[in-house]
Amino acid sequence: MTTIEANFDGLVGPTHNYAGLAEGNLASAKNAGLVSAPRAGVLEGLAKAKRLADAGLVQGFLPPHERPFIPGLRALGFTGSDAQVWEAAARRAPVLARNMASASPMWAANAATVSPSADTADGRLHFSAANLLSTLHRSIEGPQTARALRAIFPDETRFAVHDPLPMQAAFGDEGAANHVRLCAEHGAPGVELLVYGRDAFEHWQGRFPARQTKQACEAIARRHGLDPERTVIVRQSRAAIDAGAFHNDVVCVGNGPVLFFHEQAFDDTEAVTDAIRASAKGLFDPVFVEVPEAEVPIGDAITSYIFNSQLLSWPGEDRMVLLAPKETEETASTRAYCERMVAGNGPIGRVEYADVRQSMRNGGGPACLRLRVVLTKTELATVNPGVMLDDALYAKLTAWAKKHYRETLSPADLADPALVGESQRALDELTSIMGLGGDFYSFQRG
Ligand code: SUG
Repeated sequence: MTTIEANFDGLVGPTHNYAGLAEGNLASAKNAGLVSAPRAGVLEGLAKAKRLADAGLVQGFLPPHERPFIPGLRALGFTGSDAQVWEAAARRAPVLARNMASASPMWAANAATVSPSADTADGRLHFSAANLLSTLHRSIEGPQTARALRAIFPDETRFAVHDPLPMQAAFGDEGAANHVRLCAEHGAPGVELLVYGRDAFEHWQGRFPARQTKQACEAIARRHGLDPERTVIVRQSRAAIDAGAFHNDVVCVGNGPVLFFHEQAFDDTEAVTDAIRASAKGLFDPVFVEVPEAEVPIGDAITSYIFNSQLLSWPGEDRMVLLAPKETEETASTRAYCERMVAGNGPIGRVEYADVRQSMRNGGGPACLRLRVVLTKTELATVNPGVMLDDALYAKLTAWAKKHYRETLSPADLADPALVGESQRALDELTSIMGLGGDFYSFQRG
């Protein structure tokens, strides 16, 4: 096989905590104020990634961002040493400080939208770093994400990394979480499905914000040079957003020709399946696995995160594997659905469960933690090898996490001025482990 799909997981950062920052994300609201376990969080993520690497899948990492984000606080008038900036911000503007301390870049599905070279006009693989402007704590991620992608995919003859879309509400973009690529096989041209919550020019009255706009989807398709015939831009259902599906990947996941989704995921399901069939004509026959509300109520879909699973072509297996969060096994309706599904003769033959509870409590399942990048063999050969997971990197990262990460972090601990130096030392060491250079983070550039 000359083209593979690699998963790049966001490494959970040292400040992982529960601050209740994400409106419309029910888990984030419910768990606000809990004591987090950053070390357990990063180890859970590493174990999930290792499982895929051990199965023979290609696995890499995206590095955490610097948090607390001191440059963000300096821009808002805080002065002094980094520790003084943090101490003053945590004391005088605690909510603002919490927004600058989130480890949210761990949710790599929101890092960027990715179009493989088989789909683009110039034959390069295109990334658009997401602007994530709907939430304050995530709106600071885009520039560092673009820097990371350029450090990992440096060959400009093969990769194009676009900066985030303009930071205007009309262009709200949350990356690959609202994007699905369907295809016969990874290396063949595919159909790119982009899903938005609202039109920027309509009045939005939903219960929760709709984070992705139609205009952002259209801009990304243009920037990536996607063939309009092979691009489908559709609307998420209002009911799904109201029920807590703040990204489409909370109710939908795809792999190869298969789209696995909840009955209430889309505004007009028939229009979506018709459009995909028309776009796929001559390339492949799409396979739709629609989960009825009567079997899995939308509320269960969201608490269990059954759709926020990784749907994988597993080496050596004929049917696909769904790597779901443990919560899917613990929710009666979704466990029963999975049992029936694998017993049938559909495209998904096995379900595995992963413990990513630290991330799940903030609304991030297995699919949120990874960014999928389809790479030809030649493209893969140019990827920065320092971020690619093998046994040696796994051992190094595990030891690194155990050395630097706190076991627990309470909301009060977050104000500790020592957290800044601790986190910077961890990330500084990480740049040498991953070969990212000594000027990757702003604190390294002075
Ligand atoms: O953007 N949670 C993230 C979860 C992102 C999940 N990603 C995907 N569905 N692809 C979000 O809502 C919570 C942070 C806090 O409350 O502390 C948070 O940002």
